[in-house]
Amino acid sequence: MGFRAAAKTGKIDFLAMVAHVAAIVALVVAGVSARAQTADQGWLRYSGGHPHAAIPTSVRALSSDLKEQSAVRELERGISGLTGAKANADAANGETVVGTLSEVRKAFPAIAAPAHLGPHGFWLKRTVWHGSPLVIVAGANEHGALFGAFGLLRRIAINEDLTHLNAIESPALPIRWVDEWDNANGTVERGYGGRSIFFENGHVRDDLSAVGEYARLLASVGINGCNVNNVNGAAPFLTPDMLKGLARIADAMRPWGVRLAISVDIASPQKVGGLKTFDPLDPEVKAWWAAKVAEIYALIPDFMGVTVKADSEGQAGPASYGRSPADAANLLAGALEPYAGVVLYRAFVYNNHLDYKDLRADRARAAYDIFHPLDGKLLPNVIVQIKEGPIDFQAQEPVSPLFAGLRKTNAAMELQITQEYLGQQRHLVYIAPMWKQVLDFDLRAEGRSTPVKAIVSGKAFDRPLGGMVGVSDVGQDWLGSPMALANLYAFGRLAWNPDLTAEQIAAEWTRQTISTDPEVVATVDKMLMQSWPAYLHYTGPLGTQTLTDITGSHFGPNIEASEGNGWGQWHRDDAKGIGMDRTVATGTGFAGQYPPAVAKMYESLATTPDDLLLFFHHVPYTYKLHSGKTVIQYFYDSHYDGAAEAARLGEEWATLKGKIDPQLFDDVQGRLEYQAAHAVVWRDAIVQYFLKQSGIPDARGRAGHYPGRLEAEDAELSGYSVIDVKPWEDASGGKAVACQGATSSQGDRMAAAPQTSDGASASGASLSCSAQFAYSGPAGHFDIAIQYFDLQGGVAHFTFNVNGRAVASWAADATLPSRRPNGDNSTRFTARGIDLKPGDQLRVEGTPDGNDPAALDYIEIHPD
Ligand code: GCV
Repeated sequence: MGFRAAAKTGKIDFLAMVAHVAAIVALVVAGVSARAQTADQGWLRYSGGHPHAAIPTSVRALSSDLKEQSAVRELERGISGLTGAKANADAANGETVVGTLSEVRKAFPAIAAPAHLGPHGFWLKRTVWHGSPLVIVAGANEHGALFGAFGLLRRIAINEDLTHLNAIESPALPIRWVDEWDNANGTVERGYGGRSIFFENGHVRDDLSAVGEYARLLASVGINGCNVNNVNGAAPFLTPDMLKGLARIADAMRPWGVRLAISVDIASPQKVGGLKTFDPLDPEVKAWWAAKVAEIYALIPDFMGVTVKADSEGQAGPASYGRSPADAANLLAGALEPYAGVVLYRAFVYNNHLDYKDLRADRARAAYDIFHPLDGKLLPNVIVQIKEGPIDFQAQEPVSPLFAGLRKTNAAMELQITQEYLGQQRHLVYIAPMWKQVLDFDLRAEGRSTPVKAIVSGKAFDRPLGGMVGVSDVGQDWLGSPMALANLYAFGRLAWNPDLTAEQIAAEWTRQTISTDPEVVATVDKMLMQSWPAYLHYTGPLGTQTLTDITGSHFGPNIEASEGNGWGQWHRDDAKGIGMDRTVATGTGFAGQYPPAVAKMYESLATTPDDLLLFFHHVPYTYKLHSGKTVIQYFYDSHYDGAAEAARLGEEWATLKGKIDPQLFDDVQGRLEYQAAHAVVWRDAIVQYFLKQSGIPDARGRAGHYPGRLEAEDAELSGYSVIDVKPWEDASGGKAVACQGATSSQGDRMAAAPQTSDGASASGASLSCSAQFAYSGPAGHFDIAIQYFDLQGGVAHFTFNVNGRAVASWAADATLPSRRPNGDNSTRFTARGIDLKPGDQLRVEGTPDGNDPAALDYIEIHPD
């Protein structure tokens, strides 16, 4: 799990270290790539130090069922790993048995078993049988027994006292799926953990060992379904060859009770079947789906169902024939019904060509406007899959009103485990606190308490089905960042029990994954809990959504990218104010989609909570929040606070040195350094943008003033030329320098004709440019941050000199988005512990490579 996007730091002896570090890195990388991808790299480490005499190591199943056998293998492996005792050491010391409740009753008739367990639930009991300890892992069925085995192992791993173990659990939600947006060519849409574990070159991979390990991880937190392919471009997944491959995937997941689902393209009868139409009401189309579904079940008898994205973002849909989503969903539901399969029909249907000038137009309205009228018209095996917010996985949104708008229809909540808009796993963001806010939000439907968790469990409106679907997008490096696995863990735990708290889940995960040392647990949990608020503070608070490049990477800052286009992720900022008026009285009417009590709250400025103010109201920058602060001052403060909070995450992690696995320590430390630096990029972009837009200064004097910063465009340049960065707010002062032959206003002819360091034309061998800064501050010991742009398509090199002596050198080899200099790839190298005195000459030399023109934004000097 090496990290390729780290901000870099260096000491004065950096050059000497380079060769040594390179050798170590090569070894580590070789080791990592040779290492098999296993669930142990997640939270199933089962590392020692948990002596549990209470749990017999002799384990057996009461039947030959596949899941019970998996449970036995897992218990043997887990108990011996965790306790250090040899598996099956001595049956005379008692035994741990796994079975269904009825098998247990039969085998141990004298033991009083619970009368009933909820579907997929389990009972864990420690007792004595014929004088020896007996631990019972009993499931409502075999699947429940498997969940029980993992439930027991979790209790051992987190050091619960099991002497009087007697616990009953069952999942609150029937549908607990992960969705993967994998493409047949092996790429993963919005995946940040490497290439697909399922597909490559248009086929299912030969080696599916990682799929089995993934299913093991999923089963350990109670997940029961996995949809393996992208909701976009799903047609190729219904070809006979692909279906055979999918059957192998189902085989790999089956021992763990994780059932296969796939995304289907509603136009498949035409695209795959060669029919003239895919009209959902056409009898031939109906027959085609019936035959296709029969073909699937012949290969995969426990196939769970399909997910559909239709009439959305370029995907074909029933609207082509003037039909409704209900027509399409019921068509598929009818075909799946004989096999008890389900249809997850996504409510993410909207027009992405909205008229920005129309102040009544509102993408947030779409799901409710389209699906609410269909309530009661969908077959019982259809579940409407609703994104948790009305827009699209933003850093913060209100809860989708559609959850309360479907009372006679099954509903599932879709959320993202992969961090598309939340820092793409390069930033630490533990999302469970946000998911908890959504699950606990009381929509007050029918004037009574109806929190989202009660709706998606089916309880609130007495629905037979419902659930949670997490877009996970794992790859061959799982989620890409070891800390991001806390989100996958949390998703499963919340889908099993939405009443757990985010803190509880964080503590469980940390204990299983990092350490049970109370100090470590406290520190990591604190960091996890701080991470989402910090991210919100530096990326887009008060309900503005993530102020990122919504038409591109979805990663770095780009405030205007949301505006002026048809995508409808608008926040409508201008010189006077900001926010979308979504009130019924004067705006788009979105607030009126909520049940009356909630609608009333959002309709009024006075009762809308500050953190969603700008989602519901357009206000002047001088509008005073409930806190008494103006909106603009809150923007300044929250961005400075957020960047400081991001820096603090790294400081907190630093206290764990020597207390945790060194490789994990180094990996996460590199990521947190990068995050702290990128939070500054975010802070500066948003602060300088709104300073210019509003013309209102920061009462605390920070915005637009950067102590210790020296701009590259003001330096003595040799070879470098000044460029306008786009968007302007992504560079300090809007400008940077690039080592290129001709100045490009967009920065898009990068490195076309680099010049030699003395400014000669680019025909020689050593092509580089330099920016020289004269130091005029007091003498002292300093850390010097060099802010540069690390573009895709080349590995530029930099050297930092003080008075002609090279003190550090590094390669711009991170894997950040974009081929142009902007906030996606603005990053920094920090040279630490540098002695400076007035008059010293600081020089950055950049050597371009390929598309990367060694672009430089500024240097910043701070006492170390
Ligand atoms: C699979 C967002 C993402 C898309 C994704 C879409 C969806 O728009 O950026 O990559 O497409 O959501 O959920 O369908």
